[in-house]
Amino acid sequence: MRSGRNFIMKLEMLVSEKLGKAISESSNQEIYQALMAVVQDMAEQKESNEGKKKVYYVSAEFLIGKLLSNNMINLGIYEDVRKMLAANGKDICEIEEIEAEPSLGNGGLGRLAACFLDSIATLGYNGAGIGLNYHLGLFQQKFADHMQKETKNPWMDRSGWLKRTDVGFPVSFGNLTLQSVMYEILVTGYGNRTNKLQLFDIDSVDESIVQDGISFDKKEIAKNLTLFLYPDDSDEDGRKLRIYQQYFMVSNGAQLILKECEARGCNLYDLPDYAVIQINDTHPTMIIPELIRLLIARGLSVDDAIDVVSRTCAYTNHTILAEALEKWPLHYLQEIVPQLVPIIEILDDKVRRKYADESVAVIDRNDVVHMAHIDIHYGFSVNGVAALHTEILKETELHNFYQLYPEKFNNKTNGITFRRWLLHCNPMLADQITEWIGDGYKKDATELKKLEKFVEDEQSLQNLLQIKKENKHQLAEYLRRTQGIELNEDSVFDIQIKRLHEYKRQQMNALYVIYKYLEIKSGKLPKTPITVIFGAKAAPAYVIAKDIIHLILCLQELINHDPEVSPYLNVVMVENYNVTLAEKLIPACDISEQISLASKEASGTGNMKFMLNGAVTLGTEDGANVEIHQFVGDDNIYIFGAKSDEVIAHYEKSDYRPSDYYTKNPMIQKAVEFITGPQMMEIGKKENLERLSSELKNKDWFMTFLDLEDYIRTKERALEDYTDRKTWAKKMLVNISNAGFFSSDRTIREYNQDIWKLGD
Ligand code: GLG
Repeated sequence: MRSGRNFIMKLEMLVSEKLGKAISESSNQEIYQALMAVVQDMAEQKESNEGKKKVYYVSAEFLIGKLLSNNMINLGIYEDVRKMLAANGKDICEIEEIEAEPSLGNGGLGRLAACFLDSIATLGYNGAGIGLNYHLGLFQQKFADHMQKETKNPWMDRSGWLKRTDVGFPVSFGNLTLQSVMYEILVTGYGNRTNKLQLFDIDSVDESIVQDGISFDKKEIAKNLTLFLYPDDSDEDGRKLRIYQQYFMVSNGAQLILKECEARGCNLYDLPDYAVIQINDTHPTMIIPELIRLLIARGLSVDDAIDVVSRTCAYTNHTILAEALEKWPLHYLQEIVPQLVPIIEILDDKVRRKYADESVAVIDRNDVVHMAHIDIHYGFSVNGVAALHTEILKETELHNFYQLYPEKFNNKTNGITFRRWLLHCNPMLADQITEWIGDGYKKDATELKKLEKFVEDEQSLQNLLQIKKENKHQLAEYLRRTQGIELNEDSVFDIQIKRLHEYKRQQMNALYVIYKYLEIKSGKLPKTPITVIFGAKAAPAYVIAKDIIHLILCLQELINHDPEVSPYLNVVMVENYNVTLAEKLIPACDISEQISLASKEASGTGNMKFMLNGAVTLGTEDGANVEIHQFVGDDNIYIFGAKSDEVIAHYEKSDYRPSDYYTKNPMIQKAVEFITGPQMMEIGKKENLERLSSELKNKDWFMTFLDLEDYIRTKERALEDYTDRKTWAKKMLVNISNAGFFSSDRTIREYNQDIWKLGD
C-alpha cells in the first residue's frame, strides 16, 4: 500500500535500483530512462479487462503526446515522484523535457483517438488501439525565410515506450509479401486498468532513403511503408503508398482480431459477441473486405462472412470535406490489393441489386471506389462527432444513406481527457478546483458544475485571474527558452492553434491582425495590448495553406519590429506546433479562436480544452462550439458569423461571390490590399502573397469575407470586455464549470452504451 513518506522512499529505491546509482549522481537522461522503466513495471502490474467482448479502435493516427508524466498522473504517483526528485535536487519539468513526443498523428482525429484510449482504460473497458508505427512520423516544421520547411521527425530514439512483441503476420500485396512485427505501448488508465496501443511495422524500413527534407522514393514499398504518416499524395505513387499503408494496417488488425477472438473461444460466426471494430474515418475501411476475405478463407459462405462483418464494424465520420472522404480508383486496388477487388465487387453488386440510387453505390460509374459507402452499407453504426455535424450528415451530406438506414445514424459528441488537459497541463488550476470542490471531479467531470457557486465570490475570481497570469508567465518563459520568442505577459493572449486549413480560416484572423495594425497606425490604440498567437502545420503539398503561414510570418516580422505598433499588438507563430506545445499554450489562453466556416468543422476538440482551462471562446456556430454555447449561455461566449444553414445554401446555389463583399466594404478592401502592399512585399515573396490575395478575392471557397466584418466587430467587443477583469473572470469560471460534459469519459460511456455494448 502507498502511504506518504514510505511510498516516496520506496519510489526512490525502485528508481535507484534501475539506475544502479544514486539519483542525485545521475543525469536527467538516466533518470528519465529509470523512471520510464519503473512506470512500465507498475503499469504492467495493473490488470487488464479480459472480458469476452473487446473494442478495437482502428486508426491511422494516435496523437498520444508525451507519456511519462501522463502515466505517472494516471498511476497516481506524480506528486510523490516530483517530491522524491526534488529531494534529490532534480526538477521533474527538466526530466519531462527529455522525452520526445511520439509523432503518430496529425490533428484532432488522432488526438481524439488518444483521448479515447485513455478513457477506455480509465473506465476499465476491454479495448485496444490498432495503428501503424511511423518511424519519422508526421514531418517536423521549421521556419526559414518566413516559410514552412519540412524535415523528418525521428522520435523513436528519444521516446522509449515502444515494446517489440513477437507477434507478426504476413501481409500480401499484388507484387510482394511483407512480414509484419507488432509493437506495443501500454495505455494506463486513471487509477484503473492498463490497455494497449498496438502498432504494426516491418523490419525492412530504411530511414536512410529519406533525403532533402522529407522526400524519398515512393516506389520502394519494403523500405518506405511505415516511414511517414500521410506521405505526400499529390502524385500517383504517393496515393498508392497510402493504399499500401492502409491495407497493411487493416490486414494486420484483422488477423490479430481473429487470432485473439478465436483464442477466447469465438467460432467466427459469433464474432460480434467477441469484437467490435470502430473504424476511425475512412482510412481503415478496407478492414471490412479484408475480414470478409479472411472469414471466407476460414470456411464461411460469402453471405455469412458479410453478415458477421457487418455486425462487427462501426464507422465514425469526422468530416464533410470531400477531400477527406476517400475514393480510390478501382485499378489502384487491382494493382495493390487484387485479393480485395472481387469482394468489393460483390459488395457493390449487392448494393446495386437493392438500391437503384447511383449516389449510394460502392463502385461508381467511373470505376472509383467510395470508401465511406462501404462503411455505411456494411457497418452497423454511423456516427458523427458533434450534434450539428451529425444533423448535417443526416440532412445533407449523407442524406441518401440516412433514408436507407435511419437506425444506423447516431451522434457522439467528442470529448477530451481531463487527465492530460487539466490535471497534467494546468496543475495550479486543478489544485485550486480541488480546494474549492474536492477532487470528485477527477473521476466525475460533471462535478465541475459545483464551481458555479463561486461566481459571485471576489476572492475566488481573483484567484482564477492570478492562476491565468501565472500560466501566461510560464508560457512566456517556455517560449523564450525554447523558441527565442518574447511575449508581452500583460497583453491579452488570443490563440488559434490547429492544423492549417482554409476552412479553419487562419486567414481571417490574419486579416484581423492587418485591420488592427492599420487602426493602431492611425492612432486608435487598444486599451489592453493584444498578442495573437498561431500554431499550425500545413500539409506539405497544400499550397495555399503554406501561403497563409507565409503571410502570418511576414506579419509577425513587420509588426513585432514596428516600435509604434508592437507595444499594442504582437503576432507570434510558434514553430512545430504539437501536443507538448498545446499543453503549454492552452492554460495560458484568454481568447480561444474557433472561427471555422459554419458546417465545416465537424466538432473541434481544442475548443473544449480551452474552455476547460478558462479561456473564453470567440467562434462561429460550428461543430461543438454550438454545444459549448448552449452550456455557457450568450454572455460567456462570443459567437459571430453566418450559421450553417446559410452557408450550406450558398454552396447549394453557388451564389457566394467574394467580390460582392470585397468591392463594397472598404475595410475588407484595405486589409486584403495590404497583403500585396509594399510593406509586405519587402518582407515576403511576391508569388506567395499574390497567389493568396488572388485566391481570396476570386475564390474564397471558405467564405472569409462573408464573416470578416462580424468577426472583427465581435473580437473588438471581446477585447473591450476583457478590460473589466471581474466580469471576465466570471466568464472564465462559467466556462470551466460547464466543461464536464466534454470529458471523453462521457463520450466513451456513450459509445459503449449505444454501439460497443461491452458489458463489464
Ligand atoms: C476531424 C475534424 C475535427 C474533429 C476531429 C475529431 O476535422 O473537427 O474534432 O476530427 O473528431 N480530421 C479531424 O481532425
